[in-house]
Amino acid sequence: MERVRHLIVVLGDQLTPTLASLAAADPARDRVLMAELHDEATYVPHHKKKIAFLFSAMRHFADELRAAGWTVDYVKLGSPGNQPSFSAQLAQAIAAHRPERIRVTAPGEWRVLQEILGWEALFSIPVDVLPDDRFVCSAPAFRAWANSRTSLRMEYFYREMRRQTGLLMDGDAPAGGQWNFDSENRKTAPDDLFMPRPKVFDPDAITREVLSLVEARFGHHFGDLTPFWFGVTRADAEAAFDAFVDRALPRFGDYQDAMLRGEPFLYHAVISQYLNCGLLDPLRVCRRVDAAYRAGSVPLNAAEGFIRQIIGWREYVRGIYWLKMPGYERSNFFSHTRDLPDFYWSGDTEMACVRAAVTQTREQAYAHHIQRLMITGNFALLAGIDPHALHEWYLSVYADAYEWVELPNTVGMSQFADGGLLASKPYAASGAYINRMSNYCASCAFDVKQRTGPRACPFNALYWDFIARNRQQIAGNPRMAQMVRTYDNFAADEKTRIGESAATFLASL
Ligand code: FAD
Ligand code: DLZ
Ligand code: SF4
Repeated sequence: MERVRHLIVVLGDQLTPTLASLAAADPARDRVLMAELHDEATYVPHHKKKIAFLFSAMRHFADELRAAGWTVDYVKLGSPGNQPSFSAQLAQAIAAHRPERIRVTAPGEWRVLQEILGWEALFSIPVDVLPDDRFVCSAPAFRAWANSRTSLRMEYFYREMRRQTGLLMDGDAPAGGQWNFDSENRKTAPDDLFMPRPKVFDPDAITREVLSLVEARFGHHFGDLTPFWFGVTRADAEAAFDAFVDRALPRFGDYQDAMLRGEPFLYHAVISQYLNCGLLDPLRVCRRVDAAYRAGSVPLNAAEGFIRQIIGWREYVRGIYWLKMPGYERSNFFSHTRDLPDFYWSGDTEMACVRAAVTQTREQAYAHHIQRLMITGNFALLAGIDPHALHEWYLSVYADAYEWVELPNTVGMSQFADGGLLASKPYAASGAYINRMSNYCASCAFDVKQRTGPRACPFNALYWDFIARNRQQIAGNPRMAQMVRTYDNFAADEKTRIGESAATFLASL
């Protein structure tokens, strides 16, 4: 067999034809390796829909590459020669093709990077790890930005990204004279007969084969495999994004923080699974939204809110991840150690808000940001759940979850486990917040107005108990000091009732 020049390893979340490792290669002399790997599907027990989505998208991408003239070795799970891990699969490909070099675009996870960095010694072949240029801000550029500052708040980073990209800029000034319209994005959503829905796709023959494989191999994993409606090609992802821009984006800003019973998606884009595996390009989707604003079809608060999530939060959490790994995954500022309650998997709880978030997570491998942050995340924070166990849960259950984006959101934003590197205050809230932003409480077995006692909303006593338990760590935070003072002013018997209610509830977990 003729010797291959470069063997290009394309990872499951690198489904982008302009990927650095492909852009630098030659289809006539180089060969692509892609593989469905048991170890990657199980290092946390990924949701069945997530595995099916990724395997089907990978198979379609391999076909896209072949159509463009590439030779692709695509190793299906369970096919002859399929190995459990990247390294074992690569060893086999090296034996078959004797490449001069291995090339790979930098992975999205520190764990995988460590494995790749061992290949040169393992195989005695040069290995080139090319930067992943599918982000607006490179990891070294973020590090330089971080080193130049005392505070790493997202807002300042975001302004830099606006200047750098020119998105929503009028010359040197932000469009509308304001950088951030978040204060206009906190409306409670009304029940809407014409609620937009994400675009759904019928499984084709490739997806149907993958669904059978996932059921057979990973049937015991969390989550409903069907109905399966995700797009699995670049064209599908673009169509899903177009539908969002037309139908939901105009109201995205207003209802960004809202939650409604029976409405998992509201006015959200439901595109993170496509962005994170490379089927959509973040800068392109932002340019499209900027153009929609300029054309007058989308209000500024919606366009700005959306663009901030992508060139702001998405880029920022990636920067934090590569700045702080390794070690960040073990952050535990409040020393929380409680096990993750079973209802995170079963949904079997009387708390209507938690039940709704977990049930739709099981059904859809999706929950929107406020459900992740203010329901499941907030509950874990108040109840003192071990942040690492929670991190593994979030990494498993969402179709968009990869460690670079999930970990800072969980450990930093939602659990304040990094002590405030990422968030300016803990996102801790009582039932009053959930009641204000949702209609869950009306159908709940608990009473959101009661603070203590057996029928009181558990978020209430847990909230004040959290403040009491952690007053040393949070009293110095200007954004928490008022809550500490409020707690201090409660009568002694009310404090006792709070402590007892919280303890009774926690013991029942
Ligand atoms: P929209 O609300 O429509 O927002 C548009 C896009 O903005 C998203 O597709 C996403 O790419 C980006 N975005 C929005 N918020 C964030 C954010 N905080 N960080 C990064 N990107 C953001 N997002 C993931 O992509 N993967 C994860 O594993 C993930 N884990 C999370 C865990 C926790 C505890 C929390 C609080 C948030 C997490 N997020 C994660 C962020 C956010 O919840 C999702 O990006 C969002 O819900 C995806 O749905 P959407 O496409 O409808 O987003
Ligand atoms: C998440 C995931 C899953 C479930 N399966 C595979 C796989 O079979 N093959 C693969 O190349 N990648 C997979 N991934 C993504 C990886 O776990 C990991 O997140 C990326 O390689 C990081 O860039
Ligand atoms: Fe959630 Fe409390 Fe409202 Fe019930 S009453 S839905 S537990 S916030």
